[in-house]
Amino acid sequence: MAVIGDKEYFKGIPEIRFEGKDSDNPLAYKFYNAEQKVAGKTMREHFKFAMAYWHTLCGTGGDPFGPGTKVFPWAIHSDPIQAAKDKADAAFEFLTKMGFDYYCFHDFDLVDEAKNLVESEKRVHQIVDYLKQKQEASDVKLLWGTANCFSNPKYMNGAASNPDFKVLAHAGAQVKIALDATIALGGENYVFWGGREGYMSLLNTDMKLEQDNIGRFLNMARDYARKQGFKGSFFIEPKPMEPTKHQYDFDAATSINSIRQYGLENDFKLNIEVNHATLAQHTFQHELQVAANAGMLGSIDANRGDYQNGWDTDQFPNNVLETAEAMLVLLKSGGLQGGGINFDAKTRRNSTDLEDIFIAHIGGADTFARALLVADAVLSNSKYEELLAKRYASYETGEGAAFIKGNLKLEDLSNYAKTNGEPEQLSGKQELYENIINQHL
Ligand code: XLS
Ligand code: NI
Ligand code: NI
Repeated sequence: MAVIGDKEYFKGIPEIRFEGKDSDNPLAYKFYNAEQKVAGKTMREHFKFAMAYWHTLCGTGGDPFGPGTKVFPWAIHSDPIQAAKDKADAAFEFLTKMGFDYYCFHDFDLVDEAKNLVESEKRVHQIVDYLKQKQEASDVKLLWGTANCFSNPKYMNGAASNPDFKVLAHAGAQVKIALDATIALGGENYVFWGGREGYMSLLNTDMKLEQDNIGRFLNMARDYARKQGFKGSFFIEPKPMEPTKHQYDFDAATSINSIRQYGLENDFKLNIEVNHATLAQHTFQHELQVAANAGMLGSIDANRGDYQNGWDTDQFPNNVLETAEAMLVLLKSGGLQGGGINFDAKTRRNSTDLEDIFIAHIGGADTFARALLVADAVLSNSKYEELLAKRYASYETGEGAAFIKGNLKLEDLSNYAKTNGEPEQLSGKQELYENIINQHL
């Protein structure tokens, strides 16, 4: 493979290979075997694993109580373009060593933002040219791009929901830059996570105008991208809170409603993030199912929260039970529509070795692989499907089937109820379902 840039950042770390569950090599996959077929597709195809540029290459571990702890060897150069190229080299070295096919970015993860939009756009163009060469020299592709319209202080009152049109226009310029970059790199999708689209106090907020403006803005972005020949999907990434108290894209159901309300249902799907689901007091599985029911299960931001902490801790996935239940939804709904599994997760502030980044991603990939195997075993080697079908069997024949076909009226329900006696008690058997999953873990 041709390599552009001659430095090796992750010295001593080899290409990560599948060694099976008895391996004691921390730098090997125990369950993720890319070419292994599960339910008709390889694991590589099921997952389309992606690295998140922001956490993996930009996140140095700063928190409200102290600065970053991690000194990245690719983040040293004072020239922003050279620093961006070094970061891209590190990204592609990491991806190639991991055997991951995809990455995801915000515009200003790629290169530091300049003093003004015009200069920033020039910088993004330069680094996009460089990334294009790196993509051509490898098998790596872009899963999705997005714009960071939340970090710059100008977005403190929101981006597309900003009370000031001037700021909204800046967000538009930035989304155009990020869309151009995504399209130039053959990006398969484009993400909108709300950022600061929401509010802290209703007293100073015209909620209806703000939400309608987001709808107008998303329509403009869609129209622009389609005009440029973009064929991929747009994803909304729901999150209930943080940074604002009330985020407008609270959860999957709320986001689907906005997508339909603003006429975006032919172009937009959802990117479901585990920790956002749990912040909304839902399970990850619930959010996936809601998206799948609407035909909008586009992509996943993989991470996990913490049972004791109420914020977006973005830890790497390691909960096989939670992920196995999620993989049941995925397999039963036919998989992700266009997206993949993006590790929107960060190593802890005190995980400061460069190898920790590999170990974390290996653990995440293994969690999904193991969960997929569990879900597949449950569907193909257990009575799970049969039990579930039995629970709803009354809609398969007779009056139940007529109801499903839309052939009954309320009077028919009444007549049926009166002539067929009291319903017998039918157990939900939740514990039995739970035991079946456990048996295959
Ligand atoms: C923040 C979001 C963000 C999006 C991309 O909570 O997860 O990282 O995925 O803007
Ligand atoms: Ni995310
Ligand atoms: Ni998040």
